[in-house]
Amino acid sequence: MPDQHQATAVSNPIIPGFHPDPTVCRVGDDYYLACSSFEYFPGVPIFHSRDLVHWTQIGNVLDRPEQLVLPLDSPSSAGVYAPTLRYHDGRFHLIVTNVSGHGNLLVTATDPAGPWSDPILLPDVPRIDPDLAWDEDGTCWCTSAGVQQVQLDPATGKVIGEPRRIWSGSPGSSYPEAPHLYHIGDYWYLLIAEGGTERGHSASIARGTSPNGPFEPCPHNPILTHRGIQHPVQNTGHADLVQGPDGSWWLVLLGVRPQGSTPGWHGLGRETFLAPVTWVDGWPVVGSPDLALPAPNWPLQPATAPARDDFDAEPLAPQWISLRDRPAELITTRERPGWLTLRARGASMDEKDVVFVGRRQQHLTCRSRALLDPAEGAGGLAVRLDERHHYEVEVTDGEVRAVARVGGLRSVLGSRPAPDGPVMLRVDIAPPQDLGLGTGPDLVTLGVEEPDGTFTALGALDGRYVSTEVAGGFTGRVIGVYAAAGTVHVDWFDYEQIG
Ligand code: 6LW
Repeated sequence: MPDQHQATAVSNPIIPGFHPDPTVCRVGDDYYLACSSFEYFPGVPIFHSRDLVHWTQIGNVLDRPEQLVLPLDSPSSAGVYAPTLRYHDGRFHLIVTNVSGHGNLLVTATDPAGPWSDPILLPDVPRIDPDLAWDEDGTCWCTSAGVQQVQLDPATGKVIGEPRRIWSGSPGSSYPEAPHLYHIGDYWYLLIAEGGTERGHSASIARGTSPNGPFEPCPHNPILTHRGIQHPVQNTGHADLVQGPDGSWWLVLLGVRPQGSTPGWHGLGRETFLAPVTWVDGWPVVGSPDLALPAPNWPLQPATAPARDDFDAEPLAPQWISLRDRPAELITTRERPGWLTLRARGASMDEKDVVFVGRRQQHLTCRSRALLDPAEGAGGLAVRLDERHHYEVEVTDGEVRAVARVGGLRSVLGSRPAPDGPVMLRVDIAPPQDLGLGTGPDLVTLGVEEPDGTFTALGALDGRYVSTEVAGGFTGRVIGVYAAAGTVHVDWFDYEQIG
């Protein structure tokens, strides 16, 4: 049984690390939340909670190649964009866009942990960020970026009629997207994101008496933004509304935590935050998604994750993601029981199709270690933002090397002879060094942990070059193991918060 206790504060983000575009739904006492996943496979991580604060990943919605087509040469930060998760008529429905494959698609399940159905393709649903809502007659309305709406038959994927623009968002704003439509009390509320997903991001709302509008904008839009505010949480927007166990209202939303000298860099991507909502004159008023929120008045159920994965189980635990696909002949724990075997395609971390298995960096300071047997190949432990921005400690040609790739530059930071047999690779991400000119977000140190526990650092680099402010894109850091040539075996992988 989880440990139930009453805390005085809860900490944001509620789902740290690259977990953007959160969508949430409540079924009885249970909450489920899903996020975007871009070039990673499996796609659309899905979480469960009983308290809206502590979340455990229970699977990935798109975990079969039939559901998730990501060509090996598809761009990073393309792939799977923002989903909407809803429960209707005894089934969970998840609607999402794969910009590298099927376009808009819908999958359903009775158990949100899976299996989810094969995709129903939605070629006539326009743009990205599709939402689903059902009216009292059972008619399903699909609203997407723009903001456009179409009637949808979710069983067949057929749309009825032409898409209609139902709102253009706030005057002077840009990118009206991420719509969610809700029937609350006397009104249909249309919540959208605006301003783009960077520093000007926000959420606005409008209401009407029909799901099709007309919609009257809220007089105090945007209802959520940290635009222009010196707040440790920035880029707040892309939100979804939900009720707490006591009937109170909350938003889940995306935000980032820039670190280092102003305006800062964020390496962990867009994370999922929680904010309280009250209602005034029939409009939601959103409290700030601060790093610490007053605890809600229901019992909290903290969840802990073990630091080590011994790779004893197949399939891999749901937090493990690879790039674009995961063929069993290249990524398996069956070849050497208790080890993860990675067979290279011949691509290095500089390529889109490198054989890489990683997990999201979820803490500002952390240590990752992996015991790697490179006897039959070359590979290592990497901090990846994309194929042009990554740092790694690699065993190759009889050496262990710390390597940094930043845009068009690639540099070996340091090396030492490789020991015989398995080698323990380690990456520490620690507070930044102040060089007198301000600081980057953090310091990434790459090296080898010796059998006696001492650490031999082979290179240390400012973490800003593996941040979204430098690399661009929609994702965040993923830390993992890879094979660049031949076959490498990984006995275990540790990830823990430090400092
Ligand atoms: C997503 C859009 C957005 O589709 O970023 O922040 C895009 N909002 O709604 C990619 O995550």
